[in-house]
Amino acid sequence: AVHTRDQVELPPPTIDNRLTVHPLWTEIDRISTEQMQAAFEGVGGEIGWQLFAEEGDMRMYRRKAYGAIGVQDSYSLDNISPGYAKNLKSQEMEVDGMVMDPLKAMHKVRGVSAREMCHYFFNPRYRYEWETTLETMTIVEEVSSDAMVFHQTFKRIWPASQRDALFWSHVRAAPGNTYAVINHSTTNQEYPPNSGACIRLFVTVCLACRSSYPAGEEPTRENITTSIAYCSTVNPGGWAPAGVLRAVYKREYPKFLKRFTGYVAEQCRDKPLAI
Ligand code: 6CM
Repeated sequence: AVHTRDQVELPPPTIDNRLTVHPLWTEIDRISTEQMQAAFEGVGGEIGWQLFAEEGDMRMYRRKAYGAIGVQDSYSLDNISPGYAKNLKSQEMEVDGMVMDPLKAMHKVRGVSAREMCHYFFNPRYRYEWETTLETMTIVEEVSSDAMVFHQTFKRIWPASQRDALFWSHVRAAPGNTYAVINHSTTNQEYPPNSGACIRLFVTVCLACRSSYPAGEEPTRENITTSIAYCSTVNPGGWAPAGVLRAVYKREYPKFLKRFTGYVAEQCRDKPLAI
């Protein structure tokens, strides 16, 4: 009985009708489908992705440019000679001089389901408990049980200006014990960009999760494993020092994924498994 509130708010197994009649629906459906497909495409050993962090079952990759010239880690390329810098620049994902490295992380977590993972990522009630870069979060619109619009401000990182973001967030099920949350920047007249102290950043994030358990067995906390693919592309929206940004990402993404998955495992420990 204690957990009833949580159970009813779990991500729905089918798309909420209220979402399909909302003006954002076409965009949400298209981007979510694309993002989920891309999330489950492999990265290990494949061209184009470079491993930059590894710990236990967690692996993090950033998009690697083609035609590498023997540089292992462009997060530490700030002190290289100008001649090299010119060559190296073309290898990094920059748009108008701004770092836009797409990131992809893979992880495995035992004892929680894909649906539970996505519940804690999507539901704003828990966000301050695991999201360490967050300063404020406002619910701009509750579209449906599976879609919301958020405004968030992030902690300022010296020497850059503070950032904010306005994005829709959608949670959905897919065949094969799969759930995903997709976040993507949007606009709203009541939240105009670059109007206060913050520079608006643009984000596309997908947390895709797939559970598995031994064939012929019922899923339990003891036998379930959930594979996670987390993809993120952040456009900082205005100038920020590339070296600082890459250093922040390198530090913050592993911290986020470890903290978030640990948090969900801890929250679920004494609750009945929700598949
Ligand atoms: O995906 C994550 N969190 C979600 C819920 O908050 C949501 C957030 C997306 C925004 C990600 C942007 C983070 C950038 C924060 C630093 C901004 C400083 C810019 C200037 C620095 C020079 O999808 C987890 C996000 C984990 C981020 C490390």
